[in-house]
Amino acid sequence: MADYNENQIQVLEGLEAVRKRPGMYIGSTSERGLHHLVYEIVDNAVDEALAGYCNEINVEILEDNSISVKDNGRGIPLGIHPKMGIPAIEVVYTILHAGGKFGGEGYKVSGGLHGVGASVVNALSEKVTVESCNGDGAFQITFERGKVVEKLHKVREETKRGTKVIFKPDSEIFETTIYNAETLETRFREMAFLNKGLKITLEDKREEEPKQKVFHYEGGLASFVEYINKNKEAVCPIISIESKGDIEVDIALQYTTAYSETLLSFVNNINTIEGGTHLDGFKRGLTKAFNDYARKFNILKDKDSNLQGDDIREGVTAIVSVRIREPEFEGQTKTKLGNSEALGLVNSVVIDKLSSYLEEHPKEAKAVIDKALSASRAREAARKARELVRRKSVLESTTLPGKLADCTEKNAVRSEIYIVEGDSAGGSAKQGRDRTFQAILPLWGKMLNVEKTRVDKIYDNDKLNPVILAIGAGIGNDFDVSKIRYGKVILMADADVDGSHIRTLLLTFFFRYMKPLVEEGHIYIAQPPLFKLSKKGMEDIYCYNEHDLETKLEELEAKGIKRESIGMQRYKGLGEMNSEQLWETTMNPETRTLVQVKLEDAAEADKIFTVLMGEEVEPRREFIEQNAKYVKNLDV
Ligand code: TTJ
Repeated sequence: MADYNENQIQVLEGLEAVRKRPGMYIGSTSERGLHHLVYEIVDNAVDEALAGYCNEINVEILEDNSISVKDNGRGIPLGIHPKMGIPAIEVVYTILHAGGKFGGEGYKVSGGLHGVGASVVNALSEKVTVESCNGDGAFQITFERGKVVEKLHKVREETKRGTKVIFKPDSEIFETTIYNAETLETRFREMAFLNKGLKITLEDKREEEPKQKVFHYEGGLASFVEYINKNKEAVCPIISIESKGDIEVDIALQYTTAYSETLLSFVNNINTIEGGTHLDGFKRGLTKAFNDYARKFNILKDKDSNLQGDDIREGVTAIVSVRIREPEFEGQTKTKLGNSEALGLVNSVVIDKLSSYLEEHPKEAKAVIDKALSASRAREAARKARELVRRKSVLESTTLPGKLADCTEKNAVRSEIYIVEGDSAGGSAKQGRDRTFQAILPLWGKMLNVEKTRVDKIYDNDKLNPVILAIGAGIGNDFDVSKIRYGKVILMADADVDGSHIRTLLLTFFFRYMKPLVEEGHIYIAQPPLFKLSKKGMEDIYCYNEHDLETKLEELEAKGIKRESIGMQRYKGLGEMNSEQLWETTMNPETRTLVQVKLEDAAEADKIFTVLMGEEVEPRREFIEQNAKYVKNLDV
């Protein structure tokens, strides 16, 4: 890395703009944006680690939902910035896009989704305290809503080096300021996997007995694959592929007996959920290496056609991580790598390294190719079966699932379908709906584990088949979004663990098999109320979350209505509402709120699902054994 020079800090914009339009800088002011602040700060410490000066990052969620991040790096520079005439540390926190690591020699290899830096966090925080120890002591500076309230000053002697930041997100900006420890945990685990040897700790001080969680993996991506495949049956050992240079490539993969493929890709530690050139390069390389090997060793004969990529990826778990100086991000969520040079490079690295591996491990090579051949046969059989069905359906007109209560509206622009968990809720929804444009499909019985299922079996599955038929646009490569029968697909499930699992599973299904439906924003989550407030002579008031409940109780108090005089009902499930209540609170377009599912949400569900299947099968089994209701919903 070139010598750090405070001149490198590029001055771009003030912080007022950030407070005015926070979404432009951190995506949203929802829970997602709130967590993004942490990633922005942690990324700075990760950069210091990538530069080789830091190996430990400690994060704490403090009791008041402030976040503390500490590293053992060199400390943020304290000297006076020549152009600005203020300490560099102040520049980093007050000038947009400052950081000294943008452009030029030292490039920013880590980075949050937007890579906007610490000044954005400062702009969106009620208070930020930064302490930097450079060997000559501990120096501290404090900000409030972006403005310096306490200038840089020495607070004590200190010989150790490092940086510590404490920030409290601004409740005027964020919809919620309560941190979810699990969300942070998942991200830090991922970061530790992606940065071999880096130790990240997390402690939730809000708990009664806080315990520090440690994420530290000497195996890097190989540990990541091991983690995901923990409860799967391996077909070969974990294969690692690495290449240094202008673009750094780091890949780990392993085949299992599963039918689905699990591909995760990253650019500069950012999860590229839409993939891009690095992932395309990997896929092509994988296909070519296996086909070349199969030809060379006569597993594929001259008359045989090549194995297809889809077949070669059946059952694979692979993580592809690249580091690149100037990544170009494209796509709806700006998480699709566009740099064309990454395609050729990853492709050739994979062909080169994987081919050598296969030649040295003929037994493993044979096992994977056999698996691909059987995948290919299954796919061919499924295609033939589908064509048969299609021909039949032309003659017999399309069949709709028996449980579907369709609407009269035939134009998808105006129609919607509620997919409802549970028969009783399904009954209320059927009674309560407006049948002119609302269709109801109740789901019942065992939920299919999409992980363990080939695409042909998905069609046949008694739970998913009605969903596929009702939507009417096919699945997988055959999915045609122009054929959908409803413009809105609304998931309605209880606001409990069960409901959340159903949502995760359905979103995973849509993400994997009907991606355009998600991409084009056709999927919604219904928001049933959690509480009902009632009082004689007063119209019932519905509350949709704890915060909403508190606000409405306060509003009533302001009108002189005492809390004690109000009856409160907590809804445990959709089944507790009658059809009119369900219509009024959750289905009437005039009064309901729907949350539109973003591609990121579905990708997140898919990831949670992937990890759930990997990591938590045993605890989950125990849980299921204690929950009879749960058993019918999950196929374990
Ligand atoms: C830059 O080059 C000179 C020595 O210090 C380098 C630096 O920036 N180090 C650094 C920054 N270490 N840690 C940070 C940092 C840590 C946190 C938690 C937050 C921020 C904004 C920066």
